[in-house]
Amino acid sequence: ALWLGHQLIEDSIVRQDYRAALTFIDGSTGGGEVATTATNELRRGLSELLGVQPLRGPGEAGAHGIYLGLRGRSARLDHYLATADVPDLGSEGYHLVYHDGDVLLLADDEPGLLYGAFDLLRQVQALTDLRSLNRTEQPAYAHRILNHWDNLDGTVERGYAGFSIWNWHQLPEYIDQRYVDYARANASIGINGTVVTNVNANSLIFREDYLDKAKALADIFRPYGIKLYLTARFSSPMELGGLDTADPLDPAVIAWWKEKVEEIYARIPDFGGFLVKANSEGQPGPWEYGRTHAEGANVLADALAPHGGIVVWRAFVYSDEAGRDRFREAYDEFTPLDGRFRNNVLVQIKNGPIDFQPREPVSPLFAAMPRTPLMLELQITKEYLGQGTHLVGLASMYEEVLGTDLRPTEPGGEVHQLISGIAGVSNIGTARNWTGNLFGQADWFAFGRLAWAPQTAAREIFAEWAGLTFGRDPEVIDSITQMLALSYPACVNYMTPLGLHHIMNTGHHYGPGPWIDDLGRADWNPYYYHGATRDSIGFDRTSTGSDALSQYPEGFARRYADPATTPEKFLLWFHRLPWDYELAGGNTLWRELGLRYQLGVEQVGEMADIWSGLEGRIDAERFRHVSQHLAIQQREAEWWRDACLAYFRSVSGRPLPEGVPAPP
Ligand code: GCW
Repeated sequence: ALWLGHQLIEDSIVRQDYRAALTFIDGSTGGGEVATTATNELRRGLSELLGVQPLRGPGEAGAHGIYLGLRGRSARLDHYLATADVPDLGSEGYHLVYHDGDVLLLADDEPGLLYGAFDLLRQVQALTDLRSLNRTEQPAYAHRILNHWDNLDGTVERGYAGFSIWNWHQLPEYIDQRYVDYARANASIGINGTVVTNVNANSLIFREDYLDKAKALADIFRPYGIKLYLTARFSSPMELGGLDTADPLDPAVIAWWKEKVEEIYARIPDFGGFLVKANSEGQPGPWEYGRTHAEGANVLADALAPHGGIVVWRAFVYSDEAGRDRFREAYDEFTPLDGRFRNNVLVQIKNGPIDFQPREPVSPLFAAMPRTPLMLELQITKEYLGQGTHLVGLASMYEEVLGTDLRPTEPGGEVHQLISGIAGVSNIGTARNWTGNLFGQADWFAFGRLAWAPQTAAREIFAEWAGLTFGRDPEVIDSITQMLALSYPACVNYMTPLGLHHIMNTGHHYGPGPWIDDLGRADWNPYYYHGATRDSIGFDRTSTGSDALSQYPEGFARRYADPATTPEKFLLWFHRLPWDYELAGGNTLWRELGLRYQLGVEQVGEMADIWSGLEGRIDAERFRHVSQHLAIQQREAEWWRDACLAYFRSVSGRPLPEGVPAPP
């Protein structure tokens, strides 16, 4: 059901009002696949909400209903347009309005009808007064894409919700109903693309039988306005094509990609394109041949261009060059390539410069490639934030990232203004509830909503999700909204307060491990990221240290160069400070660190209390599911606090600050 449960409206008077206003659905859509989905979804959703099927319109004289259609195709809509000034809605936008007793849903292209239909269903679920409807919506970006890190053998990298939902073994003959449910869920929140394979890619996906399987998925997704993408392993021409090189400038390699892409489009005419991880963490890439990322990306881009496909090339690269701050690497590698990519290449940048930490400053690269369209990569699966166990509402983090102003001295420098699309690393798996932890659904939902409208407030998304998922009881909605709003600050406090980062236990990244210092590569060691000694702690990224700060635009860098003006939440990302350093509020760094860990624990306690208050107002199964997870989270928040503080005490030689309880 996810957020598409569509609860019957309990109040019979209210229900009757909606029934009277929505007696029929009249579609003048041209009858394409996507428009048909829109009508079907409306019919299905409204029957669930109102308990009756709306008729096929246009009903009897005097009856009111929904008219949906494309501009210029229906007398009723054109009658409205004669007096109303509706702007160009683009290929995915819509206009939803109440007019002379009817609800009108208008678009310039079919996907707009689909998104408008789901919007109308949300309005009815939330009991919005139809007479107040007047919405003109367009997505902020053309690319709103899920990235699955799903392997062809059914496992999921950093997936905490079971196995992959793609059953490659039984495709293309067996079509699991889940594929359809998945497409509906994504369409309902505006997601219009999905990369179904892992960035740590397998060239097998390009073998003909696998392409047939991929085609079967694309055929399911198409009526929901979703394009299929695949990850491309750079060495595929060798592994699959039998060539002895994958050099992107080699004519045989160029020809191989061109032909492969033609094979794909012969099956999937609207194929989205390739997502590529190259020369990163052991993945093959153009560097093997002395070529740049741009040269590598362009050969794929040229093959895709005639068919309208794109290449999304990841900037997540780092090597083990001794002594180099990993923070700097993506910027150092990619900025010289600005302007050298074909125009159907987008560079995809993780929100932070290191790796999906609970809180990272945003990557300086977002403000440094003005001639290259950029995608923001967010992680929905919670690799470093308690994975499938902890309840952490990621909308708060996404909101913070999207709203960060990298050029505070001039307009246009907020991250959401610097990008052309958003990708989210999926948290979906075979778990009964799709995401393992039920609240993981909220993160998937929030990703979609923010990819559509990046300036939506996290709190609004939390409340909307709570209502769609748990029903209309305002107390339930308020409580869940409060829990979600508390959860992100709580997690940062009990894991990595004041700008600590990458101190998770190594490899699996679950639980604390700031003491680990014996791994082969410097930057794999949690210790590397804080370097605590008897006197001080933190990573100096100012000009006296790695100078990563100089990668940011002037106004931003200036503020962060001085610990006194650096936002406290990022302090230890940029500065190495004595334990006795005095913070704005008067506490020493040591004391504040202790109090933050303690606060994180208390905040989880508060979340658990709020949840207990909902007993009896939520079905027993979901109540128990969340309670049990919260109990683990509470214990583990204490574990984080106790382990980190015990370790930092052992290095600094300081006693526990007053107000922090001693470990048992
Ligand atoms: O966060 C790291 C993960 C890897 C992942 C990599 C990446 C897909 O630990 O599991 O590999 O990032 O983003 O490529």
